[in-house]
Amino acid sequence: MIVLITGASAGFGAAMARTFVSHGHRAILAARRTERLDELARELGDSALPVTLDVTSRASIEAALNGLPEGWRDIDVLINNAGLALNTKPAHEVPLEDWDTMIATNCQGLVTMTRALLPSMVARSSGLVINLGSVAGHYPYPGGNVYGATKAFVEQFTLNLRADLVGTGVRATNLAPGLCGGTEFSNVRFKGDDAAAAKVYEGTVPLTAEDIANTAYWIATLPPHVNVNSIELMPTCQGFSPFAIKRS
Ligand code: NDP
Ligand code: 8X3
Repeated sequence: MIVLITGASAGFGAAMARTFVSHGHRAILAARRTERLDELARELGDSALPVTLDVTSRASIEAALNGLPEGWRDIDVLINNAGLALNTKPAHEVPLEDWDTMIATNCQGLVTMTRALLPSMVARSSGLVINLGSVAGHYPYPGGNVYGATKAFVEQFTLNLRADLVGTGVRATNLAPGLCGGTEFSNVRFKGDDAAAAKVYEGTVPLTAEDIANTAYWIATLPPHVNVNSIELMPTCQGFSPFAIKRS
């Protein structure tokens, strides 16, 4: 299999690349930080191809995909993993730029990547798109505002892809994790305040990037007649809150 993983320079994406390559598959490692991708490609050897791209730029995506070498173009699995949350401030305080960046990356970038690769999958009557959703797309929480909304978009887009792809042999899955540690997710969300990022996981046993990579690998290696539409994972220590009620 050839797997193209966006956001392969860190977190889930790097773990997924290691998992797929360790099982004998090839991985195209896509992200903005070239040095990180090169380092991972050195670790993984000839089965990995680093490709610098910014999913928020259609020109960057097209240039990267058009530049893929012969033998790397028939992508079997696209994992739209690149994404981010910015801020935990309430909606009326968060800078609009943060919302723009999340929408551009988590929604616009994901659909642009998908649209670029789908025709080739449909023409080959086989392929799989795994989109990284989140529990934030299923349940509201304070400060989740646009991040959660982008992940709800990801889930509905994935299900609508399924509607369009029935009969083509191409599969699509929304993979929605909950609290997951050991990635740069919270460092990015708290904009480099690593102490605040670390606090998110204090006293917990969160999911790991390897848990998510193993789940993606399981989805990708199911028989071709099986489509996981959507799957949600939480660490055992995570659950649900009661409704907030403001009493006078
Ligand atoms: P990380 O911050 O560790 O990794 C995010 C990756 O996305 C990086 O490789 C980054 O690479 C890449 N990326 C960000 N913006 C762009 C861009 N414009 N173009 C290309 N690549 C980009 O986060 P995680 O691994 O934790 O998260 C991965 C995905 O999983 C995200 O979509 C996130 O929303 C989702 N998720 C995470 C959870 C968690 O708790 N960690 C839980 C549920 C979902 P670079 O900066 O080099 O471009
Ligand atoms: C990441 C999980 O709970 O921080 O998508 O929104 S959460």
